[in-house]
Amino acid sequence: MATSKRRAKSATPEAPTPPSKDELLHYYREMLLIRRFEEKAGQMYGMGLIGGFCHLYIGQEAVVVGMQAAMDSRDSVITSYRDHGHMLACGMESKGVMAELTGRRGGYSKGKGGSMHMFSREKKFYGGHGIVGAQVPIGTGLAFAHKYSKDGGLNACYLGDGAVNQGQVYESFNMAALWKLPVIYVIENNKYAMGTAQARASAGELYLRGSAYGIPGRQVNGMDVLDVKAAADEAVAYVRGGNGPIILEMKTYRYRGHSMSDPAKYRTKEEVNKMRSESDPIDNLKKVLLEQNIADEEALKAIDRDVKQVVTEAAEFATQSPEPDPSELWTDVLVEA
Ligand SMILES: Cc1ncc(C[n+]2csc(CCOP(=O)(O)OP(=O)(O)O)c2C)c(N)n1
Ligand SMILES: [Mg+2]
Repeated sequence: MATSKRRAKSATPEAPTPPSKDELLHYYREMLLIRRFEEKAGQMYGMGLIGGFCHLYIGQEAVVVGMQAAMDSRDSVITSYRDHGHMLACGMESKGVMAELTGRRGGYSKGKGGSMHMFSREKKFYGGHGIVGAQVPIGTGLAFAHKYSKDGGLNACYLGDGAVNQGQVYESFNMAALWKLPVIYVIENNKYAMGTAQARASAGELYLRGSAYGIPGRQVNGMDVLDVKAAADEAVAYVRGGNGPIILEMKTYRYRGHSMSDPAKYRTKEEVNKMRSESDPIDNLKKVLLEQNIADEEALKAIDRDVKQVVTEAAEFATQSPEPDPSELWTDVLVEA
């Protein structure tokens, strides 16, 4: 596959089959679930029910939903601290994720990990990493494990635009290319790394960062779930075909501050409003669903009601589940392989 730049909204002739009506509705529901979950988490943080750091994924939903739609249960996922959307897209339960945010026993890490440290072996979700870029060598190792054990799986290794200048990323690219490891490096370029605009911090195009290792890269409109799905289909086919790693640079945007404690003074309200009103991934798909008569306004509202119910139940669970017992302080420090 040659290195090439994908244009926004372009149809890919080599894409397998276009998504069915049910699949489109599924993407809509999944993106809405992440949006409503994150809105609720933001509210609960404001009420003091969630402590520590909390990084919301609002605006970026199309990336994980489109990627996950192209993958299957053999595949593993790893990402940074902006991880709630990835967990929900992997099929982890909203209740367990929300209860981890509130630091309760019912959480995925029994209330001891919080927002940035959650895992599910069952769903092959390997965190949740607070050190910028730390997940890249680990994701590469997961890809090695997939290849070594011949389980047919691949790793989707997500990293931010703020991680791409780290040495460990290139050490990982080198190994992955050399050993043809089954890994998709998904760069979520949401334009900012904390308060630093991507253009101020990184030279050149991010999708070309694997060129020296012969790793092909694609730039994708990460605000359009259909573009993401089409690019992900190609990437999955390439990687499963034994060709080694590939890079997908998702051009996306986070609507909220870096974390809940960021007033986001490094960008204008107009910039955020423009993205929200013109490029919102959920509105984009809604238009498609309405235009193609796949669903009417009423049906879409019903999906929203369902999703809100799931999130309300998750929030109730997360506030009723007890706090961890102090005796748990010394458990789960080392886990048997
Ligand atoms: C090694 C390291 N350096 C610095 C930090 C502080 N830090 C936390 S998030 C962040 C920005 C990362 O931005 P990006 O990779 O673009 O991800 P995004 O927050 O946009 O999802 C920084 C510098 C850290 N956690 N780890
Ligand atoms: Mg970023």
